[in-house]
Amino acid sequence: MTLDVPADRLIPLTALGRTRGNRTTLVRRRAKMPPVCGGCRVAAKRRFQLVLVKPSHYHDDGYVIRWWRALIPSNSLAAVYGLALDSGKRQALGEDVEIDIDVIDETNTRINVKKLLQRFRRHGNFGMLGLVGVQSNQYPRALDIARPFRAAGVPVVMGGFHVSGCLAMLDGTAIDLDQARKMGISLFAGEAEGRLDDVLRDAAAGAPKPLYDYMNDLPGLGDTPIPYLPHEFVRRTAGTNASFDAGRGCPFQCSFCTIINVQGRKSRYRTADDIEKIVRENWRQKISRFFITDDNFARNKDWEAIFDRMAKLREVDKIPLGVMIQVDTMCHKIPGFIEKAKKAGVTRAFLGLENINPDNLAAAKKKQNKITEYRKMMLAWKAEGIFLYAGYIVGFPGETPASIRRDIDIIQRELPVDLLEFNILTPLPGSEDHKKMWDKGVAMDADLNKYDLEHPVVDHPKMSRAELQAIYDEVWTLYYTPAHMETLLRRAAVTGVPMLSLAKVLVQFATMMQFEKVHPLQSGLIRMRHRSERRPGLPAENVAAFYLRHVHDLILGNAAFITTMLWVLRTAWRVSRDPQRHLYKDLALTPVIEDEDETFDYLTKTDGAKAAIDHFKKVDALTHKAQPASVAAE
Ligand code: B12
Ligand code: SF4
Repeated sequence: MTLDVPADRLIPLTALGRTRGNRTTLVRRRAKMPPVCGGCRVAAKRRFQLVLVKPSHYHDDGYVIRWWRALIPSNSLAAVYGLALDSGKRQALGEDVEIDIDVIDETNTRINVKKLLQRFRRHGNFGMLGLVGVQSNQYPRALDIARPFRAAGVPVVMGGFHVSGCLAMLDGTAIDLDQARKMGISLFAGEAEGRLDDVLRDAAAGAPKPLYDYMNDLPGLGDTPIPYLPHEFVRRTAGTNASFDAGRGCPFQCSFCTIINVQGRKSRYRTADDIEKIVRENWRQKISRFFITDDNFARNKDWEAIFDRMAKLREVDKIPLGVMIQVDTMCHKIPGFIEKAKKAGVTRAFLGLENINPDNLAAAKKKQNKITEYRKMMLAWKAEGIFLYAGYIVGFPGETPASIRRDIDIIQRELPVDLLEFNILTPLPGSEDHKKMWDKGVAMDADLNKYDLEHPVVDHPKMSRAELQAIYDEVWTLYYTPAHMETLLRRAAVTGVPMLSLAKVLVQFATMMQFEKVHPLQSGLIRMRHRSERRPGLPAENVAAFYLRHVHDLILGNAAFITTMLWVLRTAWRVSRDPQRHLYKDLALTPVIEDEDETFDYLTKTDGAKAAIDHFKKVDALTHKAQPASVAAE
């Protein structure tokens, strides 16, 4: 018979739970108890098995994309795990039930289906499989993961952008959601803050609802349970970074964006107190590097209070914060934003640059991106020694392979951005672009696995899909040439960007698409494959062929990675020892000059840029030069 311990006698091993392997058990350890008489014996507690899985997706080789160490942690997983821990602590399933939580990020951990099924069986299927943060490209894999669990009668609930995006923009059957319904998977649309208890209770009763739809009721985020993952999981990412979303929602209206239709356009945010709690909880486990996942932290209404609090944690509490944020290209116009970012410990900023041709930006309703501001904004970040990634989209309707090559060359010469991350313009389910195409019946690829921004899924007016794929593959090699990588390192040396930090990411970005055919954001260190993880429908390879190919790919991929790494490190070392390094100059680092619009290619080579400059000059003339002398003098 199990002897149970009253809740007030239990000792938590960490403030949030105890972790062994993938598994966290809430306050399970027994306090030292005096001998117990028979009358004190109470009934055994039931243990609800909650398994949270963030699915990966299938590579073109048919196997799940999985790494020994993934590059970036899953914030969706951290968010749902934080909520689940809180439900457990509050005993949301009743005083007689404890919740055991397993967390599996499939990008760095193999799902041992057999073992998990045995565990569910041992507990009489008293539990739930949660498929977390499922994106459209992960939806087919998520269904494949769910299949054996549903066959065994385990309740399965799926949430994330595919479900939410489809329900926000399309009719309830799109796209392929009926497949999940047929399998008896419950769909969760919207956000789980304040709602997870209900789902867990239904699952515990063995009757989760087919649909939880909270799309019209987005929760406030202040004082909600914090996103959190124990060190045990965070260390499975290269660099041991944690993540959190300080806010959700963006005011802009880019037509390719799913975020505004799922998380809304109003800024909802965590408080500075919440952020302090996140930092402190992570610092207790010696994690001080964070990725703040807000799509646009510059539009988080509480950005200043949050930055100030982080600066205090650095300066007063000596927590060595290293932070990455995502911002828009007009963030430098917010007084104090970049300076405070620096004080808060921001070392990397990700920009939604997307393109340098205003015609393309206008076509995507990304009107907030003013190319006339690009250099000013980038130089402002550089002045603080913060390095810049930028997202760059190829495949806008007006583009051709030649125009894309020309634009990459212009960026290399004229814009002081460090890393570019390329994506194909993709109608992601949940975006306005997708909805318009869906309504018009435009032919889109039916395989959701391809909606990863690396594969063309619709026809392009000027390029065949094969041509678009070819130029997409090519842009990575065009940008990450040895000559340009050396230029980036020289720019880093003269602007005070930490060389090693840049070098590490540079290697990843320069190699992953070329050698592993995986976007750096889905990448990691050392690709893992398992024969059983081949996409259903593709032939299973024989054992010898599988291992031969796997080892061959592993050797080639890692040899290329190591060679590039050594080259980058050697170059970084040479550059950092160069006595002339502080004298380095190039066009991109030149301070913004008066007649830039006549001399720089990025402002003169496209009709869109010329029109933008004309417009800018007209507005400038109307607002400044045409003012009466008395006003101008004020
Ligand atoms: C951080 C981030 C990443 C990180 C981490 C991944 C992650 N999901 O945490 C990295 C850099 C790895 C990444 C990579 C990619 N990403 Co990303 N990413 C984001 C971003 C900016 C934030 C994710 C996040 O933390 N959101 C906050 C969480 C809390 O929201 P959530 O995931 O929706 O979860 C809530 C609800 O959905 C619900 N919920 C979710 N799951 C479950 C499960 C259960 C059981 C329940 C009850 C509830 C529930 O409750 C949660 C809490 O409220 C989003 C945009 C966004 N604003 O969300 C894009 C986004 C998710 N990414 C996207 C894409 C396309 C990618 C890539 C394919 C890009 C690429 N070319 O490589 C890769 C895929 C690789 C991968 N392994 O995920 C798209 C997906 C669109 C779609 N329809 O599929 C998004 C929406 C951005 C966009 N461009 O539109 N990404
Ligand atoms: S700025 Fe980013 S998050 Fe905002 S609407 Fe545009 S793509 Fe979406």
